[in-house]
Amino acid sequence: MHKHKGAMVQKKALITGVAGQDGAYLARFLLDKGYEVHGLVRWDSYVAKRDGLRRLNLLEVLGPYFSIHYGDVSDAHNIASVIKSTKPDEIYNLAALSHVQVSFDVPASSFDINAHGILNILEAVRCLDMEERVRIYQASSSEMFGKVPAPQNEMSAMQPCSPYGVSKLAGYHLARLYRESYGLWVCNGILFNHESPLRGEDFVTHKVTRYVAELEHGYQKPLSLGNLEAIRDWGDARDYVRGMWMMMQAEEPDDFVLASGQALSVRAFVDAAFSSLGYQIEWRGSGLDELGVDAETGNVLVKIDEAFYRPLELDHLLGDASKAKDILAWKPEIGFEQMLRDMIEHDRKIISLEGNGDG
Ligand code: G4F
Repeated sequence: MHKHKGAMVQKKALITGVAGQDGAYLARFLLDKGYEVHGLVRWDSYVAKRDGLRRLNLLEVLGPYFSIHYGDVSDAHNIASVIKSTKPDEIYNLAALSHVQVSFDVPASSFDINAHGILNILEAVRCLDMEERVRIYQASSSEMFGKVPAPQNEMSAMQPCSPYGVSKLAGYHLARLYRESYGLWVCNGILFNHESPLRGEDFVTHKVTRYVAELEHGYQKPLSLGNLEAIRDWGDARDYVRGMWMMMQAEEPDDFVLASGQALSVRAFVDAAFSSLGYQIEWRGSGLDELGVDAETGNVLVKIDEAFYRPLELDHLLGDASKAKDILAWKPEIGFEQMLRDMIEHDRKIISLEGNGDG
């Protein structure tokens, strides 16, 4: 049960993309700090209340200090009118088309949401003469680094290798440009991969943990995956939303990397997830013919499907978050093992609820 500080409300926040993993955790975090929170959700999430607002329900966000506004950051009129009516002190722009592979299929939509979205927010704040009172957080991404060698930090070059990465890089530069040219208080959080029980199931970590949790109910068909060699720096979303808020409380607006500082390949993640429930994978074959086999039973647990390969892959992300540690005193508190445990535990609960017809 969460308690709000009620009469002590001092700040108002607007979170775009509030129905996503980070949006839901951030809303919960800010409510616990005594904020009044306004959340922007797209119409499809709003009407499909049961699924679309699932995360907000799980975290008990829906309540007297939280209001939903439906709209879209890519609609300049809509976002300006929401900013005008809610008069936020802090805007967290988390709305995104966030799936890298999907961005290859719908590059223009990625650009509309990820680049035009922040432009619309910046212009709205400027045209409404709200520069003096509003702080803006832009959700930038480690995907912007693309092919540059690891480890990456705020000084690294950026050579994105997906439409998603390019659109996020445009958003990053727009935020920086409005800060430098118009004096808007805007910071970029350059976040490396961050996972949690609320991660979408089409991202590789949750796809794997869900499959592993389902295995307890009997073996079905193998899990299909793409490139197992990519290396990612996987942190926990709950630590990262705290970091977003810390950036917004800093004296000066600036850009910060948030990362765990430890990287694993997708293959190593798969091994760790299976072994946490006692399965040992033996990898046999290579390339598209490679199989992950249960060492004990011989059942094929993992196979490779070309459909999950991307036209261009980002090979190695490893973040250096020294700047956030030095200036904001931010450091991650949830380690990889705990994150993995929490994800699998959550999936087990959801599967058993679904089995009871409550899912
Ligand atoms: O889980 P992913 O889809 O995350 P990705 O592409 O790294 O992007 C995530 O992190 C970014 C930060 O760096 C965010 F900006 C972005 O919004 C998102 O949150 O894929 C991770 C890796 C990739 O190399 C992918 O090729 O896993 C590989 N992979 C292998 N098989 C797969 C699969 N990815 C997915 N989604 N599904 C697979 O079956």
